[in-house]
Amino acid sequence: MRTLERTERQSHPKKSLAKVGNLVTDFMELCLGAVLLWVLVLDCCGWVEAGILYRVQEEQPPSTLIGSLASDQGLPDSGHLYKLEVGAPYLRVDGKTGDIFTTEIPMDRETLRDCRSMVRGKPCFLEFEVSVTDLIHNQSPRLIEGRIEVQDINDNTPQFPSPVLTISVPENTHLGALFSIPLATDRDSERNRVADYALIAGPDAATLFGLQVAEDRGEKLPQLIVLGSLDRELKDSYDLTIKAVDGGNPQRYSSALLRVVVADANDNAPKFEKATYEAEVSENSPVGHSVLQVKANDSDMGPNGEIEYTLHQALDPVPKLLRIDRSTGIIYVKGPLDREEISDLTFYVVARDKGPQPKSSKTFVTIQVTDQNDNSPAVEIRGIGLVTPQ
Ligand SMILES: [Ca+2]
Ligand SMILES: [Ca+2]
Ligand SMILES: [Ca+2]
Ligand SMILES: [Ca+2]
Repeated sequence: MRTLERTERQSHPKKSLAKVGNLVTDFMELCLGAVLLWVLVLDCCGWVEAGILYRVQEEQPPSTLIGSLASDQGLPDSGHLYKLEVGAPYLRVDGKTGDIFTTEIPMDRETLRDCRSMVRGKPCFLEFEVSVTDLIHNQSPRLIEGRIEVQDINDNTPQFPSPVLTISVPENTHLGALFSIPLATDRDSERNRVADYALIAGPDAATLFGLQVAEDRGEKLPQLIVLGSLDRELKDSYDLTIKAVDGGNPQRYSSALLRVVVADANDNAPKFEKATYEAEVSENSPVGHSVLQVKANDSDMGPNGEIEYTLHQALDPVPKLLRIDRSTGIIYVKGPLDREEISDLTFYVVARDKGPQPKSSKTFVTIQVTDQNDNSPAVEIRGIGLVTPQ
């Protein structure tokens, strides 16, 4: 089994390490657990300190030199064999010089396993280990470990959760009211993240909507401000454009369609098509005969615009003689109509919407009961005889 001698640069002389290495070599040959034990021994004695640290920007082309172990760290530059133990597939090491290079596999800070879950704002490190074997003296290989700080570049564009963002704003909202706009995200770090938002509005919306960007723990929060009065019955949606820019250089940005849907409020009462209604019905019309339809309209939406009709201030005997269909407004004969008993039926019809706070209006209805000559003979005219109405 190959044995490895762990070398920590910058923190202690090689001699002391070599000594420790010799002492524990026997242990190491027993099993892998021994290697772990050795690490613990070094740790407990304070010999492991900050190792080698290189810095490189993410997404560098293949074969970009990250560091030269031999020259940078004062390691032998001839007669030794360098081999990468940990760090593939992002790194490769020149066997002779110990130079560390990037590979064909790009080092993407935003997808590196070690960096994905890191706390925001913390640097991203890729760990590596290189073994060094002395080819001339045939000594046990030594292990060099270090870290590469993968630095951010602005390679991500702010993205909104969807190309069309919809927010609902009730009509008649008071001026200055704020509505949250969905955030854009940018996977880069700190200054390369989302830095600002802009709102682009056409002439129909520019006076009605504005943008306010709040900030919470470094995160920008875009909010739509209502600047003018909104009337759904006039216009029920506005299409704006929201743009997110990051703080990189050059800046990256993207836009989304921000659709403001004006939600209905019950701000309209039903309106009758006529101020008053008049109709005639012949007496003795059968029960169920339709006499008249009243009709009101309500420009609100859903229940706010659904209308129910009822008779109002209908004194006896009207409620016994007529009924109204609540949803259609059609008035039907309900009981026997007798002109001799009552010739004019007058009452109001109320139209009420089904909004949470209903609005209503009323109209006045006059129905004349017409004669059907059920009292014969009507008139006797001397010399002519009996006249019967046609
Ligand atoms: Ca970015
Ligand atoms: Ca980046
Ligand atoms: Ca209404
Ligand atoms: Ca309305």
